[in-house]
Amino acid sequence: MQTLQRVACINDISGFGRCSLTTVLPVLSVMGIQACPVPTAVLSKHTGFPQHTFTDLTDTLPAYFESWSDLPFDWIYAGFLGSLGQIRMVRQFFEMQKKLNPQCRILLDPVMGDDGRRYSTYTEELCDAVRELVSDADIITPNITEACILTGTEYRGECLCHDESAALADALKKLGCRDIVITGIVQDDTIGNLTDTGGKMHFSSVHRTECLFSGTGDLFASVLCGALVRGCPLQEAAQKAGDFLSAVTQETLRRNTPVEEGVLFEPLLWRLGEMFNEA
Ligand code: PXL
Repeated sequence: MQTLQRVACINDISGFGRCSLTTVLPVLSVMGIQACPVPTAVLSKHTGFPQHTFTDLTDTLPAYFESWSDLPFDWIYAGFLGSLGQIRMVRQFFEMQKKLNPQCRILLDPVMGDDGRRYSTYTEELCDAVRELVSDADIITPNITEACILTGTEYRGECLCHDESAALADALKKLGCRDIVITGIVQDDTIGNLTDTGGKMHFSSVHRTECLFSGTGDLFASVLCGALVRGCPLQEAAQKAGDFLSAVTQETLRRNTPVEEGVLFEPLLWRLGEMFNEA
């Protein structure tokens, strides 16, 4: 039997507005990976739309994870988590999976805030719990706001010089995670990422547009996750994710669609397919 690599994708699903599972699943699938969703909540639209429904699925998680207790995963990719209960259950799932498959790797995107602001649901208690979750992860992908929240650093905007980004990465490592990608670092007319893998730091950047679309963090982390699963080293995976995001953003600007609808990755998904699958 030669099965595909299998990833447990823990995130919410929003019916409209590209983000979380509606981004994660197509991206991983086209990259030749079996993406298995664990929906933590169902929303009719993401929270950037003033009117949306929200159904919390925390109570369904224990039985959901229990039914997977004989199912080893190669990777776990966890994104937005909305409550202490969810974080506790996800930690238990990490533990269970590491027992089933000690090779299982965990990518945690600590979705907590943006633009210097914590999401309204993120209490101090919840931030502490995410900090603990970071110590269980192999790779984390915070943006600058999240990196500041996690390390207790004062937020001073998205423009960081190399030394400031490196200091943030060092502070993050003290939380117990080996591999780190800090996303969305602005320098002049570029936007980039710092990767730190076991102390080896690298910075990559692309041309920046003024327009900020929702869901770009999820798209970046999804492509990064897919590339890592397919065997790319961290630095190369971050470069590929940044390049894809840049191409998709330009396509979205060209089509002039509303920012809350997110970036239009669908017309360019084939590129990821071509990059990661043999003909
Ligand atoms: O992209 C992060 C995210 C995930 N899930 C939901 C969101 C957002 C950002 O707004 O609303 C429901």
